[in-house]
Amino acid sequence: MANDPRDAANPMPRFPADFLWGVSTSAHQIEGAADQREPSVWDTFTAAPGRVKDGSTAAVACDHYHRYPEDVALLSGLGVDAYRFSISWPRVNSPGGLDFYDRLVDELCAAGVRPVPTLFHWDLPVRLDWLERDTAARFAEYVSVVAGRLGDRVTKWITVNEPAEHTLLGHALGTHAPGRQLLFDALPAAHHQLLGHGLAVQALRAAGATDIGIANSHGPTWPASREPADVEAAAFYDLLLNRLFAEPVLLGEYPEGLGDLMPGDVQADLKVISEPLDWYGINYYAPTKVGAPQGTEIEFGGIRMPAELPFSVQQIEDVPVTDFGWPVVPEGLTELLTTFRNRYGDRLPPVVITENGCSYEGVDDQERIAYLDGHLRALHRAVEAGVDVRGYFVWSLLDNFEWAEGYERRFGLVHVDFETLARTPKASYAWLRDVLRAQR
Ligand code: IFM
Repeated sequence: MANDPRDAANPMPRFPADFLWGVSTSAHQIEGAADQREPSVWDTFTAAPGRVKDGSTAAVACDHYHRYPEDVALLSGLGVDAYRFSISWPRVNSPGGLDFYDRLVDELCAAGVRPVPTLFHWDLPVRLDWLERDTAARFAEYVSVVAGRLGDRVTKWITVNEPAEHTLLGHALGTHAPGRQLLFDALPAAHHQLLGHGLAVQALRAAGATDIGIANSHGPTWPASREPADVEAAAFYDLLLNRLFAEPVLLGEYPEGLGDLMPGDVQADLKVISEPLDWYGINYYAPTKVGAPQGTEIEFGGIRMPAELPFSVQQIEDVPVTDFGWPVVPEGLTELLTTFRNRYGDRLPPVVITENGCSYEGVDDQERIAYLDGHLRALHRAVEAGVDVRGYFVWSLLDNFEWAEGYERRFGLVHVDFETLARTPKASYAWLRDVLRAQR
């Protein structure tokens, strides 16, 4: 069978002995039980017509809030070491909200699965706004409360998830909550999330945490041609997606004068933002081919990009694509990791891949198996090339609410029937279980 981990002719290479294997989810995408928390910016965003492609909301989602014991049993059956989930700030603000995470963490510990919470995965309480500096301070207060309650059992933490996408899609283009279309005036939202990250690291350290990372999304950016205009546009995209979010954290500086566009005492903030991390989390899906602007609006991967942008995103030809239309390029992961190692040297702490996955329909999901197989082999090539990679998390355990795409894009190792909420492990679940067994 193609991609069979037991295939002696083509075995999955062995990863380091203490490598951390996990799967990821996020609160808004799976929990449901929206009536038992205050609203987030995503609730108001999805309530407006036309924002989510299938007109759905996450009010019920996978109903993980009520079905978490079944989901923890699925994790246990999969044989992962760790489970990355996110904590809903709006739920923590609501009476009894933290009790849910207490129960979840207990259930995970009892099953021998290490809890790895992300403290912010886009579901901002509706009365807050990342354009306001004060939100960063409020975030650190909330983080202290969570760490005080769960820190006796949670030993590995993630501060924020993909501030790049939350800035770009939520504040610059408006295709995600809170739906702002500020283009480059969205930059303060990036700065305040990064400041929130740094303050959260301080709050976690004050609570005794010793294993802290961030989950930043990154990918290689490939110029559409060798023409200077394409090369320049690709470098600009690299600046926005990669350097703008990595360099304040890793080097304590904004690249290429971008700090001049940020609000507040940026130099003082950068000292906070660059609080040392124990590891650096990377979410990788695909490289991006970028060319000079075409002067027209572009629709790409479900995102509408206005003509004013100083670049155009283009389809990578001759590679498979997922149901989302995202190119499948495993070697992009090797390239990304070696580029980061070469760029940042010993300023880059050990890396954990905090998300990697793909959207495909169906329970016999051979395409997902091929995707994961290819990416794990590509990851191993980065390890062989000397990149210090310590873990890998698949996005996602369950099919779930895929933001502006609603329930139409399925990323799960486990199929969810959104009528009955029945869970059915897919072929990729059994495949990953066998991969993990072979690694032990
Ligand atoms: O579902 C998202 C997740 O919330 C953040 N990273 C990308 C995933 C797939 O789009």
